[in-house]
Amino acid sequence: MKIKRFQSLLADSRIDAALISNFFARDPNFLYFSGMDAESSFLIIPKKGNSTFLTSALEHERAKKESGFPSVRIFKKPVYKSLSKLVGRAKVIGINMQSMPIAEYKHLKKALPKAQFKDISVILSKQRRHKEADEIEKIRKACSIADQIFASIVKDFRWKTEEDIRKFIIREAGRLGSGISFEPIAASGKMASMPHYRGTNAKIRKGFLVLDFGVDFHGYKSDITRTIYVGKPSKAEYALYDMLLLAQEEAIKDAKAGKRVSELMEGVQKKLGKYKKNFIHSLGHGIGVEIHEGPAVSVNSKDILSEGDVFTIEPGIYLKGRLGIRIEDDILIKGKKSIVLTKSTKKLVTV
Ligand SMILES: [Mn+2]
Repeated sequence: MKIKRFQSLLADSRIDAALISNFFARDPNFLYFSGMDAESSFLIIPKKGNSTFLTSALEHERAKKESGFPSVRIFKKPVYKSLSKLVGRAKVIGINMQSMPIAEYKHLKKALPKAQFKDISVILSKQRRHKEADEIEKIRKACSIADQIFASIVKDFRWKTEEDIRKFIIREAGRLGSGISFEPIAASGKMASMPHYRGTNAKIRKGFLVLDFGVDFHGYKSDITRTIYVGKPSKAEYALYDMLLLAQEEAIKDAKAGKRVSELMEGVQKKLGKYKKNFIHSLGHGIGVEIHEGPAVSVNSKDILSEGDVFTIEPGIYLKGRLGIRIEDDILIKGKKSIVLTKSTKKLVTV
């Protein structure tokens, strides 16, 4: 289904064949189309007909078993000569200029002197935005594992340092899924005012504790943030947390097919009132085989939500040198509704 849909996008853009390369550098689109992150391999997807998985003897057997590609071939050296034979008569060849190193592009131009190369990064991003049923299932699973990990963290809160929590997340993501989707964050007290502070061996401080992590499940990512409280929150801290939570939940409610992403952001900013200036990053980002992909979920985004979009909504409030609060869920757009895929409690947990 993925390839058929992509072929019609290629035809619309008058591209004879797409070449997805994992040769010089990893291209996440390789994993997307083949289901495996094979080293030193290519996918050749013509606008019509059968696609080819071109690989080395090293990956050949695995590719035949796992990729589902009708044709899996071993290349001969020099590699780009093999490739040029396969691409054959294709005149216009689509490549992902967002991930292909210039050195590889030079090889290609030399091997295919008559071909015209076109950037397909925009087409690829469009293709990947619309998640298909099997992809949604994997993301759901990645989300539910993340929920399970969060529940374990708070259930028996025995952690001394931020690093203890980080290590636990990494271990559990490996045990229950295919690993983490990015380096987990455990940011306590005043350190949480830096959204990308990861956590150290320092003792967990009193106050808000931001836990931001995700799980990879067969190539698909989840991304969740929950802020809990170590100690006893003041009334003002409860109020701040609740204001952010309300803004996040309103944004989720407003998210549906046809809605402009920028409107969601405006809604959140309005709800945050004078704390608007303390919300210092984007509202979210698409997720899939990459932890950041389309749609763009920021204030400048021109994207309009549509069926099959999966993305995060993660507003935050950061008071420099004092505290940070962020709440993040993964959302699927299905018709007139948004479905929340991460289900961990958002009531302020105190430990
Ligand atoms: Mn995120």
